[in-house]
Amino acid sequence: MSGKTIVIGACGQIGTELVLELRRRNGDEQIIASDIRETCPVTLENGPYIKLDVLDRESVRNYIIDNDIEQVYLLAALLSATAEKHPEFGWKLNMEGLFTILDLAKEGHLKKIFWPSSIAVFGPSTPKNNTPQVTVMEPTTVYGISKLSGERWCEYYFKQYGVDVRSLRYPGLISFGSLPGGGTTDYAVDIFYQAKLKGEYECFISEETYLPMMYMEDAIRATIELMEAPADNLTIRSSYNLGGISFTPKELTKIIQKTISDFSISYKPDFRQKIADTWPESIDDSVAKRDWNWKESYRLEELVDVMLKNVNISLLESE
Ligand code: AKB
Repeated sequence: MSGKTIVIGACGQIGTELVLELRRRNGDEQIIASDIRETCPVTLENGPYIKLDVLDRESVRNYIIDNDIEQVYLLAALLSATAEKHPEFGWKLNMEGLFTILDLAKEGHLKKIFWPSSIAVFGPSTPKNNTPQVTVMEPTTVYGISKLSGERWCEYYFKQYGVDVRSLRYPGLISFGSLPGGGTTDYAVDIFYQAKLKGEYECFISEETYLPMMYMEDAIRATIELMEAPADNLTIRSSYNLGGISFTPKELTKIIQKTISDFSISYKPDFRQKIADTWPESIDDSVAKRDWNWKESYRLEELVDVMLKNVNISLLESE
């Protein structure tokens, strides 16, 4: 990578870890972190930070053009649960920023874009098991609708204007570096904090609900490998399925109990259960495997082990 890269939405769950990994690989000064927060979080202080509101189209355009940015990772978004509470804002935030960045690339100001999609693009009419890359897609959430629309626009900008935009349909992401916020799959992160803090957890998803999940290290590696893949190898310009590991809260609990034997879980499904019920249980990512040699490395036991060793409950207080 030669020119500078900006990560927009850098303070979120994916952004924090992505910035750190990109800086480790390319040098701290090459990777600009940006978010709507006034000040840079301590974890990202090893490199440049700029406050940017992704909805302020002119400021984003000026910054990218004036600073000769070549690549953008656009992560600012409202996730599934929050977007259901604020549908209009969810749609606005998830779509407007994407157009700002796609247009900059169309005008020749950017070389490459990464934009995240999600398993939320699928809906109740999608085959639930081993969901194929190309299938029925009728999402019923605002988040899912915005992600599916975004995918169609990404492919359109690629086909019509040659914009090099790349995307992954992330499953639920599990990490300890920073907290997730506003997602349906967040239970699979919360559970580790509460297991350590209180030894018990009240889960907002029912015990038998299977959802596809992935450890963050795998997700960051997938993101960077996709961005580094030769353009000619990529047959998907909407968004690639990414599989990961599928498990239920009950299965996750059993594995946590191998380390914290008196950990207990109770279930109180809320509105997020209805969202989860519309999503796939497992994902077929064979197209990603074929096109850019994707291979995940973390299995559930390893993921639980690394989370229990590393979650730091002081992070809950700093939020
Ligand atoms: C959410 O739960 O909203 C996200 C996602 C699966 O995209 N984690």
